[in-house]
Amino acid sequence: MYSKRFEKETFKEAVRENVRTLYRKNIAEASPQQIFQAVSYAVKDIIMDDWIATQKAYDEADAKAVYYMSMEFLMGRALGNNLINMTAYKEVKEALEEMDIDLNVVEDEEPDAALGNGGLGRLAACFLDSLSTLNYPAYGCGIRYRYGMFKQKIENGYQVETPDNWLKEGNPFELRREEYAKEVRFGGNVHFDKDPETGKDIFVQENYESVLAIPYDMPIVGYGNHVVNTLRVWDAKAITDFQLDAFDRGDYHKSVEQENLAKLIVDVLYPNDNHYAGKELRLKQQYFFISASLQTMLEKYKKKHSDVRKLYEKVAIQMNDTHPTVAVPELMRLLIDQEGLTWEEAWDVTTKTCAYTNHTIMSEALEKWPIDLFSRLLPRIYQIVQEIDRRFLIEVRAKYPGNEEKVRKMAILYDGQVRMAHMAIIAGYSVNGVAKLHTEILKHQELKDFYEMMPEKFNNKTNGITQRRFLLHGNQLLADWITNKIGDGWITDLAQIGKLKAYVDDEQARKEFMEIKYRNKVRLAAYIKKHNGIEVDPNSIFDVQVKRLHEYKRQLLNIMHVMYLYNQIKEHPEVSFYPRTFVFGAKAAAGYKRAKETIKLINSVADVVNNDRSINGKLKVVFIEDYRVSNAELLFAAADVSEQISTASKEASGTGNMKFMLNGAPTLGTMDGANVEIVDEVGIENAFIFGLSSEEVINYENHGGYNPTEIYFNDWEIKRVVDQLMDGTYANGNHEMYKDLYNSLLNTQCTDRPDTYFILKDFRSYADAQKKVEEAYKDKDRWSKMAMMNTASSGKFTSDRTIEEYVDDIWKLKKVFVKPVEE
Ligand code: 26V
Repeated sequence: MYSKRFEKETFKEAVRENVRTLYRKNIAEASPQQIFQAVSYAVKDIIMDDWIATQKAYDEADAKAVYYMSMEFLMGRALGNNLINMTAYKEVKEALEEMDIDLNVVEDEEPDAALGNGGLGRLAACFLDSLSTLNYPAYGCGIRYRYGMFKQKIENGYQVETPDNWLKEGNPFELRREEYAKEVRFGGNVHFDKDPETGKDIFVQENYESVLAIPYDMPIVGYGNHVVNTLRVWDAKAITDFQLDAFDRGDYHKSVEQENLAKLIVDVLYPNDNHYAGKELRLKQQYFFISASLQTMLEKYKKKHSDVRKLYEKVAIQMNDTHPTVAVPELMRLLIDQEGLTWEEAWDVTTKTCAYTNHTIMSEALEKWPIDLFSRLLPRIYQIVQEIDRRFLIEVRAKYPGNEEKVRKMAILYDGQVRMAHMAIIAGYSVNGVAKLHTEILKHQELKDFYEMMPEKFNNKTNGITQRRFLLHGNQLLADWITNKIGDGWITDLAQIGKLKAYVDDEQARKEFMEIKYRNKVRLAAYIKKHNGIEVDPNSIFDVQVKRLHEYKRQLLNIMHVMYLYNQIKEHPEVSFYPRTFVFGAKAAAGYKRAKETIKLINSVADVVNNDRSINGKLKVVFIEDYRVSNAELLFAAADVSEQISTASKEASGTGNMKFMLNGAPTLGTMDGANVEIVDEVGIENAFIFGLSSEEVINYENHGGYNPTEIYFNDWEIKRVVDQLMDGTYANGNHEMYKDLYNSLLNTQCTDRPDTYFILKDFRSYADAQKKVEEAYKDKDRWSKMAMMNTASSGKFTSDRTIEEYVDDIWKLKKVFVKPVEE
């Protein structure tokens, strides 16, 4: 047993005691939320011993640690996951049952920690799980947003955003650590001086505004190994007792004002996925958490080591996209201004410490801060950026004499902007993409000039996901079945799931496998009935597309294909059609018009199709409101088909694709991102691949795009679907409702190319692939083999593998083992 404190009677007593001391109630009187709090505190209490022991073990080993810097950690719920990782889920479930408490109901009381948008944030969360499970010292560093990802409501088919007040009831899995607060300075001006004692040049920042950063720690429990790492997220508070002059000291209003200003920094997660907006507050957020995290890191290092010039021996800093790139000049500042290193010494340390991961090639996501904003907010940091740029350009000119084009293309400071990606690449000792194809595109297209100049920095780290959350917790029926067949080694060594291949030809095993899928579909159907009021048939094909809403992900292609199927069924009711349920889940950035119109379209098609009695329920369309980590777990478990239909070259990796695969859903997708590697693993016969290749897309793009009107006029079925966007079929006769979508496909007057994302170009090939899905599904034997082969071939896509690669090639960490505390 993980801890004696999970013994049923002991644990029950702890819960009773918590209900009593927290609420002065007994179990029968407590609300579900109060039970959740009481159970969580009991669990946290058990975590605490391991947490302390882990930090002590790290200290004694003086082990190198990675600092994973990220603006986003999409953690989801903690309670169930912590119990899973402490191998105590079943015991606790039974203990609670004896008290007439259903653990599932308790889990549903926990709000998701939605401190992230989508793929990039969830990847950070999976990485933390793997780091702990694999015994690596690690710190996640981020922001404790007061409001996480907005909650999505669907009203009259439209997305409505409401604030995510996730901390309203308090968060039992966090620890406020006021005593480790750090000061962060913004604005003011810098002047150059001589240190009166040493005579050295020093830089003095004056008239600045400071904010106090207060850390909150969240435990990251490893699987069964007693390792507990820390996710440190920063809250902001005003510094009211200095900076205010004597006159202001007693000024209540001013201090409240300052407090509010400070709070604003951590108020809300920017909900734009893949779209840079250049907001000052966002840059403030970035510098705020980076400065506080780096100060803490340095302080910790100096407790044990006197020579900061060897920092890189004990610390690696991974920058999750360009968002944390101010870490580069901030580390330089701390090393030079605070630690007294020379520029050359500081540069040596920084470039051996910082590494950068790129997550997108979408140009609109590139962070380019206006120089006037950047230099006003971070004057000293800006000086350092200038100097990094100046020195780098000397190297560029030395390597490419007379080639000023290179200088323009590669400079950090250009055209009035600070190009963060360039700084990350120039200062980082490693630059990685997140899937093979993506890394190749980076090397040979987007970052070609940098690859040419510094090829040794570039490497690939194909993403992964944690099987602990997305199979062991999310799909307990399948997890138990797999363990029964091949043992439980897969939980920490997913390669072992390959042993299931031996069962693919075993009819009984396949039957059981599909029965589990069916039960998970029944579970999802109940969720849909409860939340959407729609009846769906668990015997129909569950075709699922869940991910952020973005044009390049092409939810529009999917829903237009549904419209096309509906037309066919109406026209030819006699033709056999295997019943289908199309499930969507997606949040759109609040200001992203076409994305929001697509959500409305999906809901309108759902209304029409679901209520058309004449089609006998052959087609159902469901939009899952407020798609998030917790309901994602249900969706992956229940899916028959995984929709991964991005325009080839645009999806850096995708990670949802891996979660579907793990749960036995074949991919219907393009050769994009990690789909390519999924096909490598599972075999092309166990996937449904369609559409343009990335080379073809890139080739069209280099030649000004393609002409969609040709397709429109030559394929009447496609034309009919496109016209239905404008003829009021799905808009109660309104002809304007989907005008933007229509124009995005055909209109040459638009600012961008018509059909930028090749929807019409890929439509036929997508419809053909969908037809093949139907054929395959009708053949029960064939389908069950495919489904099982997907699960059995998913071994590569564990984030444990990804983390081992980061450790070997980039971070160079050593494992530290933790002895459980004697009881
Ligand atoms: C970018 C930006 C740009 C500036 C404004 C706010 C903001 C917020 C989030 C992002 C992140 C976009 C990048 C992203 O999420 N990429 C996804 O990363 C996944 C993990 O590597 C990968 O699987 C997805 O393919 C990729 O789209």
